[in-house]
Amino acid sequence: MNLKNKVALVTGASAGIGKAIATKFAEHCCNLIITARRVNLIDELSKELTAKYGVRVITIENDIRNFENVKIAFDSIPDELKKIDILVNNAGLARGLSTIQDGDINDWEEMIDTNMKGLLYISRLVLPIMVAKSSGMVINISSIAGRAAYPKGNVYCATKSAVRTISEAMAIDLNGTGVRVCNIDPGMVETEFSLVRFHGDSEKAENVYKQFTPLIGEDIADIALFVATRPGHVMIQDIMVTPTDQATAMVVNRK
Ligand code: 8X3
Repeated sequence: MNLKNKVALVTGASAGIGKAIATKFAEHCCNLIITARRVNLIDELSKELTAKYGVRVITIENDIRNFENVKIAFDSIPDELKKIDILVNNAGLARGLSTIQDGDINDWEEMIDTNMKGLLYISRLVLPIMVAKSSGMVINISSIAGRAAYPKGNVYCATKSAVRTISEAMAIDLNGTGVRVCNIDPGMVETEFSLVRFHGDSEKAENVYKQFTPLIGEDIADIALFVATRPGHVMIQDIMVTPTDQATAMVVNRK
């Protein structure tokens, strides 16, 4: 499948994996709807991608935690771009790293509302469009954290486990509609992920990626591009990707 003149909606496109996927798709002539909370960052990205690749990009400031906001934002998409071909559910975050008995309720709410409810809200609006045209693809960015809990990961791991289950459920419920679903579970990717997890503590965040070579957003974007460009009869359902020095969430070879 060629991405030329297709439309992809990428959530959480202001930085990291989302930004890398939006950029990679634009390089392949895909029009874009990009969403994020930090609208100044996606506005800049939109200008850059339009100038470089001549694609159409619209930006939507969107906090996906509230369904009414998501619906209003979705309704504002111009009709010619509403025929979304690819939905990349990338928006998500880890907030805090503490035992469940010491967990911060606000951190839990933010992760559950963004990683699970936000993904469901967007999908609920986009999937009927794909079903109506008997084609489309959903790429859910989950995490290695969804495959097994790790110490102090508790609620983050649970939300990513939920994303994994939602991906499975989507593939089942959409069977026969022509809509494809792929779940991607990245391991350690050097993005703002740890900075967000540690509430802006850059020293702690940098330590996470020291003494080995982590993945970068572009590594995941390459995979998303491969998934999105398979012929219509091919559905890649599930991918786990880690740095070579990472075997599991906790087994990392630091030099
Ligand atoms: C990010 C990967 O292992 O830091 O989702 O949780 S991990």
